[in-house]
Amino acid sequence: MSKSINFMVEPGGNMQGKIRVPGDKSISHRSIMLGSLANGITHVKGFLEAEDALATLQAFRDMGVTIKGPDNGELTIQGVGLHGLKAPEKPLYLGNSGTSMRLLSGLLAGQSFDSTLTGDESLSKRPMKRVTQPLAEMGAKIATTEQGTAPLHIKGGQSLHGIDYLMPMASAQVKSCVLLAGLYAEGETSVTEPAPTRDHTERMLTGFGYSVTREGNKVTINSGGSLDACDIDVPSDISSAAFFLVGASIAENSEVLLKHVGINPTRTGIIDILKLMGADIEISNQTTVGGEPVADIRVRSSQLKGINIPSDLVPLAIDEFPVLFVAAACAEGQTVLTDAEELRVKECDRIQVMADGLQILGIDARPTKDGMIIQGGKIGGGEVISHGDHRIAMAFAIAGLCADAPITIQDCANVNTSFPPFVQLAASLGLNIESKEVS
Ligand code: SPQ
Repeated sequence: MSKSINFMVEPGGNMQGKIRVPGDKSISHRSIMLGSLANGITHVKGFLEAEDALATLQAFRDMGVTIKGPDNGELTIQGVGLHGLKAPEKPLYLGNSGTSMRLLSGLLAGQSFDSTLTGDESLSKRPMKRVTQPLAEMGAKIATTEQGTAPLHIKGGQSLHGIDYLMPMASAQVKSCVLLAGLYAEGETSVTEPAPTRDHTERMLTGFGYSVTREGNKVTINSGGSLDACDIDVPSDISSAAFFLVGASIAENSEVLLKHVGINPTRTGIIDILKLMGADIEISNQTTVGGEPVADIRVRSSQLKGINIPSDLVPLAIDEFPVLFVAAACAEGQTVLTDAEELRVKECDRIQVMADGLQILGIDARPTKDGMIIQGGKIGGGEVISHGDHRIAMAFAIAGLCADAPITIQDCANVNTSFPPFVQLAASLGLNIESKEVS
């Protein structure tokens, strides 16, 4: 169990400066997975050195892959080919990382050896039926707890066959899981998503020379190909940049330039939603690195206004709602979020936990079945609990910029799962934040 960390945030301040936030978590996970399964040596730079991506890295080391680094975000992966993984000697421990567990379950369902996937308390409560059910349709044998949660016991040596899967929820993890199993399944594997979700798996497979086709919302892959090693340059994570997009919007006299941020259109819902709320955001220096669009993003203070968040933007901003709720709390008028029930099955129930914390801080935030109704108002001080969820911890830290009294946030150690230098970078921009170890 990690030590307990509280964030103490003094009210007010503004955000000024130019920074580059760490590498994209989703792309970092996938770089390890596909680099390990490729033929040849893959070089990665900009890799996110945070607990979640490192859990994926360790899992592949445990399956016999030689990976040098990370050294300042650089990795060298000696790919073993699609059929070169070795049976792990012990269960693969994936910490807090849903992405690791769900994507690996697809990959491991097609191996010749048995494996077991475990995680921390939060990950062990998250729903895994959403992956084990389509995998079972493909012929996989995976045992879960009675509640459909981890540990996952995956039986090797099964012959998988392709399916045409109509995915019931908008989930990039489920889509990626099925496509990765499709690498090992006889015939064609397709996933149709109800709404577009992040497409890093598809883009990276293509980058490794593996053919993936898309027709509308349907993605298709065939087995029998191979992955050719390549170089990967991981852009900065827009989900980490999001804290400063909101911070600089809500704090007076602020201007922040975020460098080299991934702006894949399946991830930019945060920008669209903030712009609809009246944010002053400018994108420049657009380019493409390794099949992923990147740009610099400049954000300046503005008076945000409440909106009804369009449903089609929800999957494109799914991880940004904790901090978007803070933006809504600082906005003039009412913000309404619907169609976001997926938020209830993240590292915690992000609807309930954010509503509870905002209420403690004096905001009228009413949770609904699939979202929240927030009345913009004056943020007060108080003590809130992040429930070990990195994005909740960072969101409440940003709320300090608009608060009129100190905010203490309990249980923040898991910020290390996605954004280890958060406190240092936020402080360098002007947030009055301190991290304290507590017993
Ligand atoms: O990996 P994990 O714990 O599931 O991470 C989260 C996050 O906030 O960091 C979700 F809690 O991001 C997911 C995201 O919500 C990362 C992800 C991916 O890399 O494919 C996809 C999304 O999850 P989902 O369930 O919508 O597929």
